[in-house]
Amino acid sequence: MTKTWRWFGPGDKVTLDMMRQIGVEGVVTALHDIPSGEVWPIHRISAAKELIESHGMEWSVVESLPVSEQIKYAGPERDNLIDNYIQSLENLGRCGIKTVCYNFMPVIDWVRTELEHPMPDGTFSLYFNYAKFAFFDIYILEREGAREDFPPEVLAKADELAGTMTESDRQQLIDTIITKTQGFINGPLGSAQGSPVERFRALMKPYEGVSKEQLRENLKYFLEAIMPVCDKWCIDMCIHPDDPPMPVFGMPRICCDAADIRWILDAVPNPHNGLTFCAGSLSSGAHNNVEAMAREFAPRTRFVHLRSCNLLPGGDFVEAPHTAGRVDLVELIRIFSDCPDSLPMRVDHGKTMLGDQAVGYNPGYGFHGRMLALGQVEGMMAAVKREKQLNK
Ligand code: DNO
Repeated sequence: MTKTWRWFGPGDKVTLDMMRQIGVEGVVTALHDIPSGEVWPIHRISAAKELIESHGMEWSVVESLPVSEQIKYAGPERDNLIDNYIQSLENLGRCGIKTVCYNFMPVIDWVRTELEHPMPDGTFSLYFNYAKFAFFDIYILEREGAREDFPPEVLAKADELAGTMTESDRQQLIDTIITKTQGFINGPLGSAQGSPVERFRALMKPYEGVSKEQLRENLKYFLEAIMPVCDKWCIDMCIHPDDPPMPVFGMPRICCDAADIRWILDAVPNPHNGLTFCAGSLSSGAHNNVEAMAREFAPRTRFVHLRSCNLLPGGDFVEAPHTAGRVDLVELIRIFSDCPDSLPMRVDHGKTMLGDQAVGYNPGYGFHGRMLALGQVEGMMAAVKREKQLNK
């Protein structure tokens, strides 16, 4: 696997020089300032590529080329937006960039309720508190029918929170779920204008009545439309699993488990219809046997995210240190080391530690925690390589 690192562009406080010094080979980035739905022009792609190459690395993966909401819910502008997407792929292909990560999650991408959950060792981790999530859905979003989506014990805790959360706690939760986690990923919720809750409600509206089957069909329609340009330029599209892998806020999600992934890969059996194997997202669902999924889907995996969560009582989960999560990352490295060496891999969501909190990194994308994780993963990779040599 190639060691890559997510970089948010020239404004990222982790610079290309820093990345190069810690052994990063490939950069994972996007043209974050171009609004979703607009074409990525060749001159912008090649300028970013040259900048990365001038620092001795390559632009390995685009994460993400965002899929517009209208493509997901089949709105009236769908075909025009797909044409723009195809044009962006054409331009990426011309510039020699061949791996594109995207997701098909309606409205909201990854969901966490705490960005700096204190751990006993003094570091901070990303955390998902199921009761706080239910509280947000029921009491802040005030979504009709929300109560029906939660088990009684979670409802009881959410109701309790309704009595204890102060106005500032509520604001902080809104800031976490909507503003901070969505703000840096080019998603539809990212805009800083207007009330985030109102924006969220408005964006959810077109999904009323959209079933899981319909969303799947819309993904198939999109993939079928873009495969010719992927064939032309040898571009691998890699869908990112839903994070967490379950439906949220009453909207369907279609990339949550092995059956979903099988469906997606079978629906469009082109090898360019590939997967981002995000071990972390998959690990936050108790239903997922992540090692077995890696074995099954390695042949169609085009990009790997290495991290792992730990599941906690009551439906909570926490992002674990890379050596101590529920997923055996050593085993995943064994599995993916049978893939071509060029397979890009990045560590994801490190701990916040050693002063990272004061720098203002994007949540989950601090420097020290990810550097530690990369070092750990590098060690695992070296051990697996040696193991394979000895077993030859
Ligand atoms: C969060 C990320 C996601 C991911 C997108 C890919 O930290 O894992 O935002 O980049 O879902 O499209």
